[in-house]
Amino acid sequence: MNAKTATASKQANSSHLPTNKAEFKAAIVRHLHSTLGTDENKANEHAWWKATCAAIQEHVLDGLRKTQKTHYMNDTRAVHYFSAEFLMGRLLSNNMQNFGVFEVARDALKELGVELSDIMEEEPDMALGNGGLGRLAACYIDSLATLNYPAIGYGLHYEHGLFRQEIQNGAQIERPDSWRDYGNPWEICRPESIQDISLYGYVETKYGENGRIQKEWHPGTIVKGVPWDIPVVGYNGSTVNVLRLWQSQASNYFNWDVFNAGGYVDAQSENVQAETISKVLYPNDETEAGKELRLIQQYFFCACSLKDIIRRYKRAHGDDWSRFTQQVVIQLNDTHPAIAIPELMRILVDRAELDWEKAWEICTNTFAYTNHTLLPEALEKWPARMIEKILPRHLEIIYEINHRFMKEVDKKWPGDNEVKAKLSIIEESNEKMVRMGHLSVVGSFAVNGVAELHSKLVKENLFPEFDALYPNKLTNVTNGITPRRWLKVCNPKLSKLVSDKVGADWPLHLSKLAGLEKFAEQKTFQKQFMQIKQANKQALADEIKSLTGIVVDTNAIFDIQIKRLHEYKRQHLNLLHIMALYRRLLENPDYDMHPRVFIFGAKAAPGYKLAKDIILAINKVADRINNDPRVNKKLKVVFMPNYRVSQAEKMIPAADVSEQISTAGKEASGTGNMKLALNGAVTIGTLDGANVEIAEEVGDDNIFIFGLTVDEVNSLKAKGYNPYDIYDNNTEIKAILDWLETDYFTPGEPGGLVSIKQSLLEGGDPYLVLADFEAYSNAQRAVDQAYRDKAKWAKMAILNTAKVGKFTSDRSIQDYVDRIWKLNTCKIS
Ligand code: Z15
Repeated sequence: MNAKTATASKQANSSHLPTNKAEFKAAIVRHLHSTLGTDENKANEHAWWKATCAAIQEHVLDGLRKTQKTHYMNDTRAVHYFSAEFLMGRLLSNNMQNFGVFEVARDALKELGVELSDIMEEEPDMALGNGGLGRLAACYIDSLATLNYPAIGYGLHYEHGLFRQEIQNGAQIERPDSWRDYGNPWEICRPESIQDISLYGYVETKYGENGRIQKEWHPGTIVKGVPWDIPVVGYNGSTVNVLRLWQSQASNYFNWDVFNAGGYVDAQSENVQAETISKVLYPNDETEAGKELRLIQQYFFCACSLKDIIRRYKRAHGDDWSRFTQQVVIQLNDTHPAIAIPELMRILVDRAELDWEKAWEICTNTFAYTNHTLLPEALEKWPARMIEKILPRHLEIIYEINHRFMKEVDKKWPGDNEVKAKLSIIEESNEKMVRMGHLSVVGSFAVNGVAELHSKLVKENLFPEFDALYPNKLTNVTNGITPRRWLKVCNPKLSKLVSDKVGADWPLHLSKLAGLEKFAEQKTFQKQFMQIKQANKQALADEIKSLTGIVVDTNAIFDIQIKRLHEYKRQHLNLLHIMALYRRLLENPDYDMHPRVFIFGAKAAPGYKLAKDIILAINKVADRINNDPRVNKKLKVVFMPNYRVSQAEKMIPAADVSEQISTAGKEASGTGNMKLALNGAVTIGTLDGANVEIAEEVGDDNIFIFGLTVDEVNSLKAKGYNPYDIYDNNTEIKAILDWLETDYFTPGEPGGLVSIKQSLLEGGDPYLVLADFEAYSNAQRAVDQAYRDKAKWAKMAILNTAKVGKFTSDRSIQDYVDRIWKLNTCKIS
C-alpha cells in the first residue's frame, strides 16, 4: 500500500480503527505486545487468536459505544429477550464477516505467517445452551442487531456450559466444559451494574394508613449478580447490541461474624453457595428437572434483568410508570423465565405501591411468551412448597394471580369446576404444583408457537380453553436461522458461487436465493454446485478421519442426522434402517445400493438412560460395519464425538441428505432442518414441525416425505397400537430387533443393546418407530434411486438452497416485530 492510501483511510476513520491490511497487521502485532505481553516470534496459535480478537474488538467496542449512545439519546423502545440459554458458538469469524473485514484480516495474518483458519480453531465454543432453543436465541439476537432493532439478550453467565462429550468403548462420557479457562476476549465485566438479589426468608404483613395491607419480604440471603456483556454485531450494520449474562457472587466476600469466631473455612463455604447459582448449565433438553438450584437460577437471572431494565427506565422517566409498557417488551423464551411475571408484580405492588389492577395491566402488557414444545415431560411445574421456601412472596402473588384468573374463568364457564381445575395455574395433585405454562399464558399479551403445525397444536391440544378465553392471544412465528453463520461463514465456497449468480446482498435478503432456480437445470451450474459439495465432503472426510480414524469415500451419499439425542427424534429409527441395509448386504452381496455414509452427532442428557444406550448402539453397530470388509465398500457409519455449534458448521455444508425423522407432532419446529436445506442437503423427513413448511417451499419433488401424519398418529394410538403386531409379521424388523439381543455387535457381551429392543416392544414403542419403519425404508430407497441420477440430484440440491429463503431469522424477527414487539428500527449514527 502506498502512503497516500494510508493517509486517506486514516482520515476516513477518525478513531483509527484497523481497516486495511497494513493497519490490521499493526493492530494484531500491537495487541501481541501490549495486550498479551508476547511477540511475533514467541506467540503460539492461542496468542495469535487472542491478538486477532483484540484487533476485531476495537471495531466491536466502537460500534457498541455508538449504539448505546444512539439508543439512549433516542429513548428507544427495546425488546428484552429473556432466555436461560444462548448457544453462541464461536464469535471471531462471525464478527469479522459482520464488519466486512474477514478477507483483509486473513491476508494480514498471512503476511505475518499465520493461517486464520488454524487460529480460529483456538476459540472455544460458547456453549451456554443445550440445543435448538438456545441456538434459536443466538440467531435471534444476530438478526435483531442486523435489522437495527434495539434489543438486549438476558441470561446466565454459566461458568461451565454444556458438557464436552467423549466416547469411550462406544459410550458417552461427560467432561466439564470450561470455555473461559484462558479468558474470553469478547466479554466485558460491568461492575457498575451489579445487582443484589434476595432469596429465602419470610413475608411480613403490615397494615398501612387507610387499612392498606402492605407485604414486606425479609430475605434470608442476598446474592450479588455481576453482569458480563457480550457484544452482538449486526451484519454490515452499525448496530452492536449486547447479550448481558449474570454471574452470581457472594454478597460479602466474608461472613465476618463467622470469620471472627475463627470459622475461616465456614465463611468460605458461604461464598460457594452463592457462586453455585451460575456454576453450570443444566444439561437436560426438554426435561424439567424439578431441582431447587434450577429454580434459583431462573429467578436469579430474571430478578437481575428486571432490576437492570427498571434502573434504565427510571433514569429516563423517574417514578412515572405510565410509559413503561411503551418502552419495554420482554420475550420469555419458553417458561424458564416465567418467574419474571410474579417478580415484576412484586416490584410494582410491594415496592412501587401501585394498585394490583394497575400493576397487572403493566405486567400483562410487558410479557410475551414463546412455547417450544408439547412434550409433557418438558412442561415445567414447580412444587408450591419449593417456591414458598425460596420465594415466599412470589408464591402469595401467584396464588393471587390465580384467584383472580379463576374468577375470569368462572365468568366464561359459570360453575364449571372441571374447566377450572384444567386451567388453574395451580395443579391440585398430591403435592401442589405451579404450572409455569399456564402462568405464562395468563401473564402475557401474546403467546406463540414456533412453526405453523406446532402453533395449531398449541391452540387445539395444549391450550384450547385459553384460546377461547383470550381470542387472538395465541399466534405463530415460524423459527428461522441466521444465513450469516449458517451459509456465509460456514460455507464460503457456496457463498461465493451464490453471490456470483444472485448478487452479494443475499445474506440480508435471503429470498434472493430464488434467483438460483433458473440455473437448477443448467449443466455448468450443476457442476459448480456439486463440485463445491464434493470439496466440502472432502473437508468433512478429513475431519472424520482425524477425530475417529474412520476413512470414508466422498463419492458415497453423506447422510447426516445431527441434533440432541431423544427418543422422539428417532435416531434409533435411522439405526434400525442401517442394520437393515447391513443385513440385506450380508444376505445378498450384490444388493443394489449407492455407497452411503451415515453420520451422527448427538449429546444425550447425562441422566437419560435410553438415549445413552442409543449412542452406545450407534457406536457398536458402526464398529462392526466399518470393520466388515463384506459391506465396507457400500456402507459406513460415523458417530462424531462432541457435537456442538462449531462442529455443525463443518458438517452441514457437506451433507447430501438431511435426516428429520421425528414422530409427527413431537418436534415443535426444528432448525437444523433449515440449516441443512439451505446448504443444499435434501431432506428425508416426516410431516412434523417446520418440515411441513420446508416441503411447501421446496415442493414435493425436492424432499422425501414419509410416515404417519399427526392425525394418523392420533388415530393409531386411539385404536390401540401394538408394536408386537409389526414385530411378529415383518421378518426384517424381527430379525433386526433380535440381532440387538445377540452378541454380534457387543462381542462377549450378549444383550448389550437389548434395552432398545425392549423399549420398542415391552415399552410399547411410544414414538412409533416400528410403525414408521417400512415407510422410512421405502423413502430411503427413493433417496438412493434419486442420487444415482446425478443431474436430477444436483437439481434437487440446488432447489433446496434456492427455495428456503423464508427461513432466515430476519423474517422471524420481522414477524415478531410486526405481530408482537412493535419496535422501530434505529439507525446508528
Ligand atoms: C429445546 O431445544 C426445544 C424445546 C424445548 O421445550 C426445550 Cl426445553 C429445548 C426446541 C424444540 O425441540 C425444537 O423443535 C425447536 O426448533 C427449538 O426448540 C427452537 O424453537
